Amino acid sequence: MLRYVTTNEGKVREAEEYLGDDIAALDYDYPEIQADSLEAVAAEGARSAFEYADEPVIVDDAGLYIEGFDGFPGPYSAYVENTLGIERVGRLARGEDATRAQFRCVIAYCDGEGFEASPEPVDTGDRRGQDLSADDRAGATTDDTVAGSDLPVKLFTGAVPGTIVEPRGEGGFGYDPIFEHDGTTFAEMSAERKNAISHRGRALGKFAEWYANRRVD
Ligand code: ITT
Repeated sequence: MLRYVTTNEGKVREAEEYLGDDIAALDYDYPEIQADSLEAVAAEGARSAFEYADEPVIVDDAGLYIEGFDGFPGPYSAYVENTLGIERVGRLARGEDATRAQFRCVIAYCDGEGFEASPEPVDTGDRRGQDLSADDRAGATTDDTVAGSDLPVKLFTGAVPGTIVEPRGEGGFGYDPIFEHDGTTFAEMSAERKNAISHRGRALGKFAEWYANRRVD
């Protein structure tokens, strides 16, 4: 059984639209490394989750990238949501006239095996040390997660452009109320409509197509 490793129920609802009964949520709080890229965070999370679950896993790391803030909060989106909150992030962005933004999502798949060549990249841990923040690089030799296994991990990415607006809508989760795409915030959309255009929907679509041909004995 494929496990979607997340503590976020909103993500699980969106993944079920793509993968239906092929997927079950696994509520395992994998250690999230501090790194400058979603790819590095997701890949390390997938390795750690596979070693924990001993079943094929996907981990998804996502973030809001505000263009006028050089991509902030990006990989730090969860921390910023929990500290500043989305309304203040929205006010800051609008106050600075920095409203162009992107949501990005990286899905990392690990089943302990290698991968045939395909357009989607494989992370083998060699980027470790390049993407890590200075603090993590300094701690890398003593941190088991950072210095952990080099299991191959397949990566699938998706992105969607939008505009930061005053919060609207009751649906979705996280930054959805302040992220508008084509005149509608993600929180105003049904789950189906969000999936059809969202960063996660795009990454899940690529993953689901590739996974349909993946056989693990
Ligand atoms: P897991 O790590 O357990 O999967 P999480 O909520 O911490 O759950 P992320 O680290 O990927 O997930 O999320 C980073 C931040 O981005 C966090 O504040 C989320 O609320 C937000 N986020 C992720 N996907 C989003 C989406 O589709 N819409 C709105 N906000 C989103």
